[in-house]
Amino acid sequence: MSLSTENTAPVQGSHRDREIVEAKVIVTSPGRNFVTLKIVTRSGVVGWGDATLNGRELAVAAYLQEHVVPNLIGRDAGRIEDTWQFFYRGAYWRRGPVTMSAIAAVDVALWDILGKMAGLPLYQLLGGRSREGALVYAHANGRDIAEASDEVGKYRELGFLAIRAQCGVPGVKKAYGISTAGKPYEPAESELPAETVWSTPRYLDIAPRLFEQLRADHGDEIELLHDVHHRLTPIEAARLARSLEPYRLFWMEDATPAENQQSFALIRQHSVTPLAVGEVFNSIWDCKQLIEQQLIDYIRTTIVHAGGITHVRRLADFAALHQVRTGFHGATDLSPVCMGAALHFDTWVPNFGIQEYMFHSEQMLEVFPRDYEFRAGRLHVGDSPGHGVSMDEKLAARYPYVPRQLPVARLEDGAMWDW
Ligand code: GCO
Ligand code: MG
Repeated sequence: MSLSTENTAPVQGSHRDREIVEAKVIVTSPGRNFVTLKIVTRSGVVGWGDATLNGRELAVAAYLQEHVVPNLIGRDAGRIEDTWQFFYRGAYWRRGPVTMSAIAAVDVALWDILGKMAGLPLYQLLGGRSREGALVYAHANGRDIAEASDEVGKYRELGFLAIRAQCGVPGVKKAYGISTAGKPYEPAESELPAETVWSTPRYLDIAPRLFEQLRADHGDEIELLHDVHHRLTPIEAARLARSLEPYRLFWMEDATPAENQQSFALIRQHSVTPLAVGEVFNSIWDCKQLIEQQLIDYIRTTIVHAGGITHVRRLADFAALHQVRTGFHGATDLSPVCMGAALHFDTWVPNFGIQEYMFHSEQMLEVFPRDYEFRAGRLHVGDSPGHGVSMDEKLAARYPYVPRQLPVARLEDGAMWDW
């Protein structure tokens, strides 16, 4: 038997129907930038994959366009695993957010195609339903504690069972997670990074007071979450985690940067507040120790930034061995295509914890028709084949790319800090 290069070898029999004949990278900005990959088979089945990397969109678009698309044409769309291995193992330069977002887009588009060919929703291909709907958490934020508490009240009225809460920090001009009055929170606001100032002592004073007030105003039943957004050192994070214990958080997120995975051991030694981390991870290797040593409770790495369903499924299975549950990133900078795929995954994955859910605007949802919907605190996927989200290409073409970058943070003395 001779080995042929898959992308040039003729595809035979029924495989011929599955041959990839088109792969197109689409950048659109209906209120924010999204990068989408469209894959089409010879028989006309279309699959959609999200490749959005906030503030670095064009890097992924170029990686796809220049280095991935030429390898896709002629391949068998049914060879999902082999295609993943080709782009990951086959490539000398591995990992990193740009590469893994590009691979994710291919992978999700291929799973979408498989679902459509089989006439089955994606969760069914993964092994079927484990639950009726995916518990989600919304974002409540306010310039001060009172405003944040009002926001929590609004989300409770909408039926949310879990809410992430953030409030302004007195003396800090632009605290993480706080929106400009009346607008939804979108951090990538300007062409060049906005400069923000960070003060750990001021933040450590206010954060426990926020949750004390939220429990007083809203009782014990609602699940509360909080995002530290990588701002603390491990010992500061340990102090915060301990001071939040009386308010029984669902989780404390991204307490400290996780390049040094072992640093989470310090937080663990001092507190039983559950820990979540990983929205910036793009590989199982970024969290191997964190999971193996049970240094975290929830892994946030989601489909679009970590090589798609094929890789995140491995990650979730590995996490399950250590009683770590999923809590996928779901900010608005992940497109509805990623949300659709993530929700199918959530519907199946046995060790599901929670799913983040920030609302895409109506304008965004017009570009990405979807069949998932919110009911009583949970998101429910539809039963259409594949992941249930597509794109209106004509509409997308009306919204050209707008350069936007994420902010940076400095300490009060001007030194750079983690944003
Ligand atoms: C979250 C995240 C976001 C990120 C954003 C960056 O928990 O939702 O921290 O707010 O900052 O996705 O692109
Ligand atoms: Mg976060």
